[in-house]
Parts: sequence; C-alpha cells; structure tokens
Amino acid sequence: MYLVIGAQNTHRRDIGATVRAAVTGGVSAVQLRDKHASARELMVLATELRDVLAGTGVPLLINDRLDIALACGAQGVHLGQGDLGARHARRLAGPGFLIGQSVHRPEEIADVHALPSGTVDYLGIGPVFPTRTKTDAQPALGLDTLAALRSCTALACVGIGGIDTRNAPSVWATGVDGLAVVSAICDAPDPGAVATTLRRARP
Ligand code: 3NM
Repeated sequence: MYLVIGAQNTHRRDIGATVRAAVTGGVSAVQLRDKHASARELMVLATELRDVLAGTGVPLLINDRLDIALACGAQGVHLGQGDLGARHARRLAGPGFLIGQSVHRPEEIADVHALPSGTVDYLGIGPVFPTRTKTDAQPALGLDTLAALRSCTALACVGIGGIDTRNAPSVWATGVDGLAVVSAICDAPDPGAVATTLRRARP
C-alpha cells in the first residue's frame, strides 16, 4: 500500500499525523507529492515526513524532485513523463535508491525496458479510474487496460487514480503489486482503518 500525500490533501489535518496513522494501518511506502510547495517548503515537509517514517522501515519517496529527495535523505523519487529522465536520476542517485516512473501506454513501458536493468524499480500506472486529485490526469485507463499494461512488464507495478475501498479488490485482481492512493486515505476520518481495508482487499 502506497500513500501519496501533500499538504493540500490533508484538509488541515497535520500531515505527519495522517502519515503516522496510515503507516500504523499498513501503508508500506509514502510519496510526498506537493505541486504547490516551493523547494524550501517541500524540503520542510520532506524532512518532517522523513522523521515521521524513521525507524518504521517505510520508505519515503519524493515526487518529481530528485534534488529534494537526495537533500533530505529520502529513500527514493517518483518521476512523471515530463520529469528528469530515470537514466539521469539513477546516475545522480546511485544504486540502492528507489526510482519510480509513471507510465500510461505500452510505449512508455518499452522506454523503461530500453534502459539498463535496475534503472527503474517500479512503474506507477494510471489513472485507473477518474480522479479529482490530479487535475491534469490522462483519461482513465480502466481495469482491462491496467491488466494489459501490467502483463507487459516484469517490473513491480502500482495502480493509481480513483482507487478506494470499494474498487480495490478489482484493482488487485489485475495483478498489480501495489495500490497508490491519495484521497481514499487522506479524506478518511480514520486513515489507518482505510489503509488496512485497502491492504486486506488483496486476494
Ligand atoms: N497520479 P486519488 S492519478 C497522483 O495517473 C496521481 O499518474 C496519477 O489520487 C496518474 O487516489 C493521481 O485521490 C491522483 O485518485 C491519485
């Protein structure tokens, strides 16, 4: 279970408290994704989340910003199609650092396969369903396309976009290795309980 979170997603609830509750409920990776924060603000948030996750074994990844990820001692970065290329990110970060890549089409998966093995650790595939969280999201893929994309790679794959406790079993059934969510956990009165439900929905 992969929680994606930024200051704008927490509805004034403390971001650290939301992450702590989600991890207690079974979230096993956390991505800081904040499109509105300046580099300085992002660094403050990243440092806070790094401290919240210290000792939990749950990695912190930073969306887009390899510089922030390296500067705050995060365990990884998640890259979109318009971000720094994974090959460059791997060269800068070295081995043992997690690199995720967003993909939406078979050609984008082929691009990742063309890289030296070990460049990218996992793929984020989405949006699976319509989402209000990412305003510039591509059209929803649906479950059949998610399953098809998943089946054309041996890399770990995480589904994202519009995933909630009702549809989680059907997303797990496509064979993905993880579910990434923003609003299902961030909007919940009890983020930990939702994380547990999403995780247990895995067949
Ligand atoms: N990336 P929610 S969809 C951050 O398709 C993000 O790459 C997407 O938020 C992609 O769980 C998305 O609230 C938003 O729908 C996910």
